[in-house]
Amino acid sequence: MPRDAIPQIDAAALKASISTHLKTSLGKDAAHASTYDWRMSLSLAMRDLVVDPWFAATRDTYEAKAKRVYYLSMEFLIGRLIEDVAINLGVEEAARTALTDLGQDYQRVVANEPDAALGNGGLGRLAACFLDSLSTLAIPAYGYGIRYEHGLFEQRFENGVQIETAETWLSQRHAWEFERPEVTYPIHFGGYVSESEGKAVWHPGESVLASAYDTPIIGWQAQWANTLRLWAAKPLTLFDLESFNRGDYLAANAPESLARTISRVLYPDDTTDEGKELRLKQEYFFSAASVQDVLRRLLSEGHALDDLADHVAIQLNDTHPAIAGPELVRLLADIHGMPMDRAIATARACLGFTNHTLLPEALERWPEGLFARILPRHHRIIELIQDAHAKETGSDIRIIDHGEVKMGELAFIMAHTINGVSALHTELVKETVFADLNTAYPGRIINQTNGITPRRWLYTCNKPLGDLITETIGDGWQDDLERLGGLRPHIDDAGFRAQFRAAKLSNKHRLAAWLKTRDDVTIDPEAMFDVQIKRVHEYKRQLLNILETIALWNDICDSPNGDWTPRVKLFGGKAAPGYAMAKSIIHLINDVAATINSDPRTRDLLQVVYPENYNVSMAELLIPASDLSEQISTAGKEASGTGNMKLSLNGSPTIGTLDGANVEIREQVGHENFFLFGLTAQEVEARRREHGFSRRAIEESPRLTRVLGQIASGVFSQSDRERYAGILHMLYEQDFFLVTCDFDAYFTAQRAVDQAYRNADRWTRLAANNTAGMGWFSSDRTIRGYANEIWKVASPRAT
Ligand code: CRA
Repeated sequence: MPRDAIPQIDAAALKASISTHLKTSLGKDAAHASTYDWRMSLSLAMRDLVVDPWFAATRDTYEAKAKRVYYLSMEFLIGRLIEDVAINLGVEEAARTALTDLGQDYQRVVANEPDAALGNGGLGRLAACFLDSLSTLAIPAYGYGIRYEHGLFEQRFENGVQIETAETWLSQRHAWEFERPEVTYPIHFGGYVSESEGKAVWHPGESVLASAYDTPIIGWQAQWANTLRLWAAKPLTLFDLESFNRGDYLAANAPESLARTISRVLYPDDTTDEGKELRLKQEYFFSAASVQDVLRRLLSEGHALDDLADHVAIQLNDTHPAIAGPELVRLLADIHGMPMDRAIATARACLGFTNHTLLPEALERWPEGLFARILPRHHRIIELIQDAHAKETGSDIRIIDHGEVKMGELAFIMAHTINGVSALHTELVKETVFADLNTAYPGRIINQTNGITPRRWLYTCNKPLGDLITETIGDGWQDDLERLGGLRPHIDDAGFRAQFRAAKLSNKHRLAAWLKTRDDVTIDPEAMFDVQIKRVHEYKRQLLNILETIALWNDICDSPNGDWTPRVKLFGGKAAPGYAMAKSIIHLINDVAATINSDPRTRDLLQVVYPENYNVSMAELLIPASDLSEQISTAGKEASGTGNMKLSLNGSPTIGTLDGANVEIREQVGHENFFLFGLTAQEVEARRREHGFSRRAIEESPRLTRVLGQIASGVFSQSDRERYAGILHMLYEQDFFLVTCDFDAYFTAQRAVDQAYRNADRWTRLAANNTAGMGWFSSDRTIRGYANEIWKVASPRAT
């Protein structure tokens, strides 16, 4: 769209539009309007502005007969949209002024929006960053997912223990979506398959409707907008009138309650297969609806099914939508009459598959009996896919094996390209989980290192730093992030460094004020803010961090007059509700916080803070305020990480292991600007094979021995010595994630951090070099990689 077609609106016009929406969409007069009413009115006024660029993008796509990308993901961790949309439209100032004129506070109104928490962690947030970049790059694309009624659970601490409650974002209207009651597809489950004259017919046992809700995703400077289409499950018949008339209300409602269950909750686990029938139904539900939608659009444009791959690129975000492969084959063969071999080849030509983890428990497998009962026709199709694969490669790798349907193998075999999410991860994918398939299909695995959108994760969330960057190197870095390299020469300028420090300090004040208001917690912005924010998992080693905290506390108590660097250790993150060890680690962190924070000897030097309910919005406050980024996973376990990128970009150097994208971050920002410690992935494997390695590591570390002794004697658990027996036993007897082996190296690296931080100027150079070096990690770069190497798509606007 030409630049002059971008919606132009000034504060007065926006104010008028907000007032109109308050009256006609919310039915409120200004005197009685709540913050919710104002927030909805502002959102609807801005949504109006998104519609024209959205239509223009669709028109251009049709006219160019452009190839489209379909990104299938169980998770889209969007967070709030108001600021995002305002910034992309360029109307933030106008919105601020308009609300002020209306007697409202912009920031308060923005904060009223609930996070759309339709994801668990990195995988879901990556999908959201990808949508942002696809729109910014004007690549025609749809995100397809599930419109969960309840997003990720809300977390509270009761006496330090994590308590989960249901999240209810849809109890209010969702301002950004357009309901599409006319776009529905029947989705079938169960029943049986009959064959007559070589034709398979599926007679389903039960069916629901998938009903579409569209959210426009506007790109940078409103040049383009794509669609996030989320499916809600609805009953085919609203209720059973016959039962109702008999007075059997429970039976009358049965169809509705079955359907609603399917899109009711997000599974609160980002790494383990729940093994639940419902989860399989969710996966099939949204994959099948999406694939039907794709084919309907293709046919409506007059294309032939044989040419599918010329017009359609489908990306499977992990194995969760892997069933889209066999579903596509089923539609092509059973419904549209394509010969089976051709259907398989046609489907494969448009499917890509991204692997996000090496953790064996996260590679989805379904009991064959369950799978065949719910998806009898797909079970048979998978056997045919397996036969075709065996014929093609001579390999004996099986998708259905030992009574299980292996979704990793299915996704791999059905995809033309498989990608890992960081250089190290991709190499490990080739060597471990998919070693045999890599031999059978050499060259099929490629790397696409993850990225993050700089619009949300720097420009919007960190105004002080964003302004300094613009002042220093000019505009344009927001969609050309490599320009940040232009900051490097300025780092030698003392004036620039002072401004860089001032920007960080103002972000720290903002976080401190927020913590004071929300949690009545006081932290000192002059102290180092040491931040570990991510899901709580043994491999991410929050445990290592808290053990080091205890050791530091001991050292300070032993030498109270030492040259200590004041620190606030900030933790944020949720544990999966069923993950007992992770919940115990949360409890320990909270217990240690209570003990250390009330110790008058160390009060000004060390503090531990764990705000409840970490989410995208909290990340937007924490990341700009962070001084030190904790990326301390056991080497070989974190596929990539993306929080590591956000923190470094915002001028927070990393203390970390050689894991995931840390490796590439260290290359980009310079080894001297990264605090490296710990065993390498290879050393981890070797150490694990040594008998009694963790006991030996503990014995060899007086500091660690003392810390574990304190935990065992109840120092942090009000004399309840049993509370952490599980953690201690794990560390002594098993320690699969090598917390004990990396402990001393981590402690030493932390003291190097202390020393560097005490020299404010040296630290600012470190921090600024991180910002300057992170340009490569824009998700725009990642999406260009996918577009060129996997999807073979271009923007119809590209000249
Ligand atoms: N948990 C990886 O563990 C990675 C993201 C996005 C994860 C992270 O290291 O940054 O994906 N894997 O690629 C995952 O969800 C199912 O696997 C994650 O978010």
